[in-house]
Amino acid sequence: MIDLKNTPRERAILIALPVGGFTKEQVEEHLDELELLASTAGAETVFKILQDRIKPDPAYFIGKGKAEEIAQLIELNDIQIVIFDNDLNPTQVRNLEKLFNRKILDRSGLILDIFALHAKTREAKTQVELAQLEYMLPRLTRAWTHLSKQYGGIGTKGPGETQIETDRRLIRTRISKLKENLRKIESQQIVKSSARKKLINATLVGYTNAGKSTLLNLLTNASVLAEDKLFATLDSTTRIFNLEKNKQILLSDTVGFIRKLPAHLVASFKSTLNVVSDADVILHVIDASHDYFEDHIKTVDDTLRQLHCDKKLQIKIFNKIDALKEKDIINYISANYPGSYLVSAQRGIGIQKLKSALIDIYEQNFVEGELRISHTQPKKISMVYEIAEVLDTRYEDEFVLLKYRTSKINENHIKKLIQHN
Ligand SMILES: Nc1nc2c(ncn2[C@@H]2O[C@H](COP(=O)(O)OP(=O)(O)OP(=O)(O)O)[C@@H](O)[C@H]2O)c(=O)[nH]1
Ligand SMILES: [Mg+2]
Repeated sequence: MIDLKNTPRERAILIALPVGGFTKEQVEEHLDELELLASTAGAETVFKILQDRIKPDPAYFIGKGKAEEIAQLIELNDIQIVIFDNDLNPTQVRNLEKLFNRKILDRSGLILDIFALHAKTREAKTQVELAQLEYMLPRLTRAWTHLSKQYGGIGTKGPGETQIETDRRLIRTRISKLKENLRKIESQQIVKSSARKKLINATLVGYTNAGKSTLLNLLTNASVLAEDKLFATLDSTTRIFNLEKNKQILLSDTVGFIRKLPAHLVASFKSTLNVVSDADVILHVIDASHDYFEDHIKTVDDTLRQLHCDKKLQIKIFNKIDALKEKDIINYISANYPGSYLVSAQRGIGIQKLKSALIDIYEQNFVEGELRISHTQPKKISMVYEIAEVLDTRYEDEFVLLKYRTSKINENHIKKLIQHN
């Protein structure tokens, strides 16, 4: 782990091109977000450059003339790293690296570095390392050094292509090993996931820094780290949420989303993101005080689509209403997002209404029932225990009488089970 406090902050230049139909204002906001990402990763932004060019240059991305200008800026200002908001192809990276003689990173690479820095559990560490290596493989060049701290100098060692080939082979072997490890971790988690089936699962999702962990902490007295930095949470945490007496659901916190979350990350975070797939209801937390909250909503919805979770029941929770710059935003949200909730997780505002909505969902989805199963069928009895909460058991001569509570979907499973009695 890199100790940020004792490492001098690397001085960075950030660069963006307005490709992809974005306005100048939007790209400026992307650069601001990139600055926040860079700072989270331990770099100090010295310049932000928005190059006015719609089409990237195939060889130098920003164009050779502009690149030469920046090379001078780098020399004069003691810059150590150049970070692009856009994704570059390996040729562009190679050419720019040669010209700048500095490390080049793009947004995906930067996000991966932050994930690596914040990963705590074995699972998160394995997932991040896998994503990093898959990202790195096509980009391996002689000047590649930013991952060297973790990989003992892979990509930094050798002159010549032979070394690169060796590194590639090493990386491929490591990737297979990590995939194998993840499969093992996932199989242990099937148990956790079956335990989750008994109760209604609500999962907090949202753009990074929206306030998901703060809301989880408020509702469940959990003590998940919540701070003003991007990707504070990488692991999912699940807690029991007492809606009211005898009404409990499970509430899970999960990793934040961001524009251009690298596809490798989404793929390798599959088991962490299972809490989203398992959700009966998605609580989409939005930072309403952010100028571009609607872009954030779109990014989150796109990511949910990628996870095949866009058809799930979703409640939008507009958070941080205590910090709104203009109060008109409340009217705007109420008019444009009917059925959403306005809250402040930090100040505890609007929470009761949200709870009532969840109680409604609970009541619509939860059923209680009774059933008789013969003693001679212990497998069926244990099945019921697996997918329902058993409230009471009574033993009769040949049967066990089970009083249960479960979701509607699980009740269907139970009914099918009994039909074959
Ligand atoms: N003003 C205000 N700040 C809030 C509110 N809720 C959360 N915050 C702050 O927003 C920052 C981010 O909160 P987190 O709960 O860590 O956000 P998160 O969505 O879990 O973020 P990641 O885990 O990084 O994706 C923290 O500094 C919180 O104190 C709120 O209602 N009002
Ligand atoms: Mg969090």
